[in-house]
Amino acid sequence: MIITLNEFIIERQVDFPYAKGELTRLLNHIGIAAKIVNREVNKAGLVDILGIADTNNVHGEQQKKLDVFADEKFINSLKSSAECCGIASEEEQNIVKFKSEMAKNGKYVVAIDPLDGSSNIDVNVSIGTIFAIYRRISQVGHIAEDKDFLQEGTKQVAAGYIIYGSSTMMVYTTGRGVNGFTLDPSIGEFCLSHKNIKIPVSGNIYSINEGNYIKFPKAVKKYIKYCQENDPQTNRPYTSRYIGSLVADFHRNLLKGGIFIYPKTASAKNGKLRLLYECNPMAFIVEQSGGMATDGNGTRIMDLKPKSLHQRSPFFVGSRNMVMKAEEFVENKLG
Ligand code: P6P
Repeated sequence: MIITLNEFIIERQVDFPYAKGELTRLLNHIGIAAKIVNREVNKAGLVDILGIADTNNVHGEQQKKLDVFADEKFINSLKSSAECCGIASEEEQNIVKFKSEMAKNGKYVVAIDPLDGSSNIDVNVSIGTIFAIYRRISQVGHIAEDKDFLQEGTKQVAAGYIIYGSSTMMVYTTGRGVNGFTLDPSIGEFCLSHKNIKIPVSGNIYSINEGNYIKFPKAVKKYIKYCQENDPQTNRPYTSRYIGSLVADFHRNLLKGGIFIYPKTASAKNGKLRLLYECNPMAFIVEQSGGMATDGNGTRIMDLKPKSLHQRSPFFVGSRNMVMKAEEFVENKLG
């Protein structure tokens, strides 16, 4: 029996006695924007939407036209949801404050990476959208403020991602487990396909860009060697799998078990990934599926207090036993 995303969200609304459908509407609007972006991603090779837009994003990275398109679509859809008063986007320097009376009465804010992994667009590698939803702390009826977005990951009300791959899936949590929905293009609906996802407590996949090996801290180098040692008892050597698209690497490890590491390096003391709209939402999802997410130095990602919208954090995420093992190398200062 097909259960669509909309039906599932409404069914689960009973889990939120205080919510009067606002979160439901918000999640549904995210689903709508995802379908619009999916349509363009799927034909990216055919229309003039590929290639470099003539703009750069806030980090000076050349924006692919699909980045800009996705950013616009999610902003417009969230603006019209009437439940969201503002967003923080990887593609925007500052928060986008919605000015209409309707939007100012929204109870939620959204931090989003509209199209993560966009450097993979032209080579047809899976890319994704990542989002985190918070209850605003500024006064309802007023304009959103930065402080609404600088909340710890533990304050997330919901988090999810859309992966535009061999099929398009939306995976999300509202704090009561993780569920995955596959887009059925023939009916234009996300349909429940992965109920109550649980990440294996151990796995044999490690994901890290070993091209940066010489820049890694010693502890990370030692953990990589640990993964490569021959020890059938502990299922080693592990398999190395790295796509270079966070959503794709994360999604594979979520389903099969594994660890993804983007550590600090000699040239990037906080690593590369963004706390607000990459690490925190993925940390919420992985914890809700029984996994673990830390900063590679003993701190739970979701406990970190953000200081700025685009701040980065080292990121160790995946199967609980594997993240704990990797952290052991740091604790024992083996590195
Ligand atoms: P590197 C893509 O640009 C991204 O932000 C993530 O999706 C991905 O995990 C990471 O960067 C890859 O970075 O330095 O290994 O190419």
